[in-house]
Amino acid sequence: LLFVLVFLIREPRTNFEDDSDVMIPLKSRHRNQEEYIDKRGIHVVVGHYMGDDIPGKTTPNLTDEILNTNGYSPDPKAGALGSPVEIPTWDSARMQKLYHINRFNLLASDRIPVNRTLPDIRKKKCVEKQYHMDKLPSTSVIIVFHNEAWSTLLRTEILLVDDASERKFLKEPLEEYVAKLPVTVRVLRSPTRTGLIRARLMGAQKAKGTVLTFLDAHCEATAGWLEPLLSRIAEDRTRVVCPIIDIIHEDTFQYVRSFELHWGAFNWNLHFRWYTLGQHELEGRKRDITEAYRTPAMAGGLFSIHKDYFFQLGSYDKNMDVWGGENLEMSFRVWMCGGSVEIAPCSHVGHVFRKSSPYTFPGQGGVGGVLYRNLARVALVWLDDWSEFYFKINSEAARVRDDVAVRDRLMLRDRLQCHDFQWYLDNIWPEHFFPTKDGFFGKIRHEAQDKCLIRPGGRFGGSVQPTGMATLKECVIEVYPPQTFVFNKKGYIMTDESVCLDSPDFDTATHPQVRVMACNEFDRQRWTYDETSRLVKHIKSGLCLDLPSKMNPDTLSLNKCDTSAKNQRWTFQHEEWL
Ligand code: UD2
Ligand code: MN
Repeated sequence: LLFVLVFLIREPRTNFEDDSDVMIPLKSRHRNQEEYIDKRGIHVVVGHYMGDDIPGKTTPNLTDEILNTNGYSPDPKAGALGSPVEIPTWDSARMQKLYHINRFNLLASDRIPVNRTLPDIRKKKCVEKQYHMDKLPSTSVIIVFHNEAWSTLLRTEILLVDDASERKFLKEPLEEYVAKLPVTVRVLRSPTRTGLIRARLMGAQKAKGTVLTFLDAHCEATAGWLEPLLSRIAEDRTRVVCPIIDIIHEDTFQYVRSFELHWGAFNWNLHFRWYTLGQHELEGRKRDITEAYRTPAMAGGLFSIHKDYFFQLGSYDKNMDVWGGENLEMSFRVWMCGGSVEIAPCSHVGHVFRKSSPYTFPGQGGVGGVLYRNLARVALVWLDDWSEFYFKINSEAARVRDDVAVRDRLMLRDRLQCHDFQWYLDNIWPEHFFPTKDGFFGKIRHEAQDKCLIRPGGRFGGSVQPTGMATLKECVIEVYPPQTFVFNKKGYIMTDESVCLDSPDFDTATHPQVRVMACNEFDRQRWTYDETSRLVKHIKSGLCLDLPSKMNPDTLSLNKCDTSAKNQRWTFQHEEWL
């Protein structure tokens, strides 16, 4: 028995863009707070307080009126088959005001009916794939939420854990409303704001299904999303399986297909990121595009896990607050303690990606304090020597590391006899760009110019992958990620966000350029360094790293190696990271 509603609308197939040209927007966490008087004279405060959060103070100060009298009753045809919803221009002022409440277009969401249809966007092979339905385990779908939009929440599917929302469901109590739906929906309430991690634990404890399936409160599932997740777990209960997370546009609620060629990992700040699949997994996809593939980490919101395995493996870290870090904590724990994390490409679930969070971060230090205390816990429990590297790179986390106590989680790791982080990097994510004990980590200095190699994009990259020109800048004294590179045993010169020193036109141009590009594990990105001559040699061409050519004055170049050429002399300056 599945406690869920699976939409079986298969026709018609809409033309979606191919994989890979859709990017998941970068998440930024603005700390500002919005305040305004709306046209009916109601004082509205939304957003989270920064820094000076006062524990116990409840925000946002939203009135029921604003939340429930949006003027539209749902239009049965709005957003049908995942199409975008347009708000007439005469109402755009109200649309913009309501936007702040959830950091998505609430007016558009409220127009879409609770049972909106979505296209079946699966690849043909996925639709044809047969599952032994009688052998699939039951599952409970757990959705935790705090001040989420009712229209979006109810299109998601079904053990709802209310993390002390201040928003009221005006028409009738939520419990009475869901009782009328054609599926079993239970509502659990946390008396106080407990954060998504402990709210999920509340749901897990009450779940009746064999498998726990977690979703965010602004998701919409497509045809056949559940079978690929459950069948992997039926075969092996130590698998933790995620769907492909498609994009529900935050402005129009259009359903947009996401890429199937990415997996999840994380950057030097322990922020979750999507990167190109490793070569091994790409090969696997060539053989069978319906096959689940491994991922070093999961995004966190959408996944299925066997309930017994979930508890056996230590469920979640109960001392993590509000938001953040629990996805990496679980990914490390599952991988390092004998399980696996994977993505089932035939399972598609849409999610509204917001650019910032609409809710408060109660606790010391606001968003930053909460998030970095969670991440400090992850680092201290799972990263071994790399935790020192993490705290060196992340001053925010370093400031709070003494506030956290992780003894119980270290004991758990010990009890489960887990592998160490070195094992994780070597075996689960060999394509990683973290420093290693047998490789170089530090600055690459051009002797004659007394400047250092720098990747584009500034301190935080600016985009998910800061690619572009490879240039030189005055060397910064302290550890500065854009000027800090890993040179590993495989010959890749790489840095944060999985970008590598590359020469895309080495075999065609007379003056090949050297650029910073997404790491791809190809030989074109491999280099050697000779300590005596100080030449950095591009293996594939046999040419050496040099200053920009006249043809392309904005980026470094490759030139015929010349031990007497001052412009080809580089020094590798080691940075301590242990
Ligand atoms: C991502 C995950 C999210 C979670 C988070 C890290 C996806 C698509 N989403 O961020 O599930 O793993 O990373 O922690 O992978 N909520 C509460 N109480 C709170 C705060 C949030 O119940 O105090 C609920 C919230 O209403 C929502 C869910 O937790 O249903 C996830 O929050 P989010 O949507 O703000 O997280 P997201 O998608 O930015
Ligand atoms: Mn979410």
